Amino acid sequence: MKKVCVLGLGYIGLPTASILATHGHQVIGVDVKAEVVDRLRNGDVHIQEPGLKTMVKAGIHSGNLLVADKPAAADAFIITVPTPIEPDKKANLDYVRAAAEAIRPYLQKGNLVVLESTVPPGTTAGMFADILSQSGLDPYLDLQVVHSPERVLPGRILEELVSNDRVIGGLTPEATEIARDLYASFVQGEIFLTEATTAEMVKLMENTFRDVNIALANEFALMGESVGVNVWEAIQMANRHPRVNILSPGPGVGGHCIAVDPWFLVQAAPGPAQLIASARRMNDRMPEHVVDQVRALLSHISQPKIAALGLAYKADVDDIRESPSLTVIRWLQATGCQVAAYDPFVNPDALNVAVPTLEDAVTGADCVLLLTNHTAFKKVDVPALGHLMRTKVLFDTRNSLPHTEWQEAGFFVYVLGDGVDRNLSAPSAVPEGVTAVALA
Ligand code: SAJ
Repeated sequence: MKKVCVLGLGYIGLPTASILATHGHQVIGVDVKAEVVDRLRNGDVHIQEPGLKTMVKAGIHSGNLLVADKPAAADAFIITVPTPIEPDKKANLDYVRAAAEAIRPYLQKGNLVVLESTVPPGTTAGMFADILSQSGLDPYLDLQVVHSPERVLPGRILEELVSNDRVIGGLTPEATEIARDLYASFVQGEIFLTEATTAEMVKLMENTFRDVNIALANEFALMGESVGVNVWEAIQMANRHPRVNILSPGPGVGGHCIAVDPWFLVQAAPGPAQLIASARRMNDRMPEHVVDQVRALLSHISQPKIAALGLAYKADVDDIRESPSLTVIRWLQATGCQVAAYDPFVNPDALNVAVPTLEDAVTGADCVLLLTNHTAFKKVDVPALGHLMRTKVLFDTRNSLPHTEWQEAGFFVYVLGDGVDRNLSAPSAVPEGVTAVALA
């Protein structure tokens, strides 16, 4: 059993702190936001993640998880603070810097210090170690300093924290092994040991691989639209090849990881990172493409009203950070559309465009614009929803809804990348009011 201080009680820190607490460690979870600390102390969890509330309560109830607004002396410190991106696409390491400075007065010889936050290559051995060394302790001789990137998928965090393989890279082999012993107390996946900068690269390469693959899928979708091929069918068939796995097109890439991390590699090595930067730009262009498509679809209606379904960056989570839905909505508004957005996971008070119910969003609307593929949207009562609308158009950017059902309810269905030449659409398939656009 160890005394562990976890700094940053967000999507990674809070689950990590509570898992450590339920595995017998004495944990102090620290957050600089007074509101987060107060809510947790009152047994309320500020993040929606399956199983998290139960796990946090179990930790607090056992007495092993304490929540505080500043660090305390411990055997191990784990830093899980955000590393956002600046408008110039450079990593903002202010929170990492502040966390390292915050633990500095509490450091003692032999302490393990883990940086879990995603950082550009060289950060742990460079800036991070420099700050720790200002404690008077040598990060190579007196402290055990490692980078161990978090790799869990929002929506499955608790499960993946335990079952995923883990990479640990220390400033010294001794530090790596000491960190391995701590993580082995709850990780069931394999633990791979390396050095700090390699561990940083591993994390960034994983998310970049996914970003580039999604960019390729998005580029294929645009090609499908140009050459008249349904990209979804084509991808499905291509993926039957034993060595091909193309991801899915969509309205863009969101979240605090995949839309951000590739830029950390570009920052570290801008010369070689041509493909990575180009993929990033491709994915960032998708919201604009969606807006163009919607505008074209509704060009005969002045001030069209759009019901945007989904604000979260991906299915079945409440996280709206870097969500492409927000960009699409802002641009639609900027081009004169009225937008009402509904997301069952997002508090409608969080954004002025959000409304509390699906009915509120679709009433009087000209187009349902599906932006996030939440499971709940697949089960809506389509005919009832159609009755509330002014014009029955569905634009599905995720190919996620049961289109036949929507067509049977009288909707003109358009899917991102489906390759349908709207000039050639059979007039009978197009409901009145949309015909002019579809055939224009
Ligand atoms: N997306 C697509 N098409 C796809 C898959 C995803 O457009 O085929 C979009 C999603 O809608 C979303 C974005 O990409 O907007 C990212 O979603 P995601 O599910 O791919 O990834 P994240 O950001 O939720 O989590 C990723 C994961 N990394 C990898 O899968 C390599 C997770 O394991 C990491 O821990 C997490 O980033 C992180 O924290 O870095």
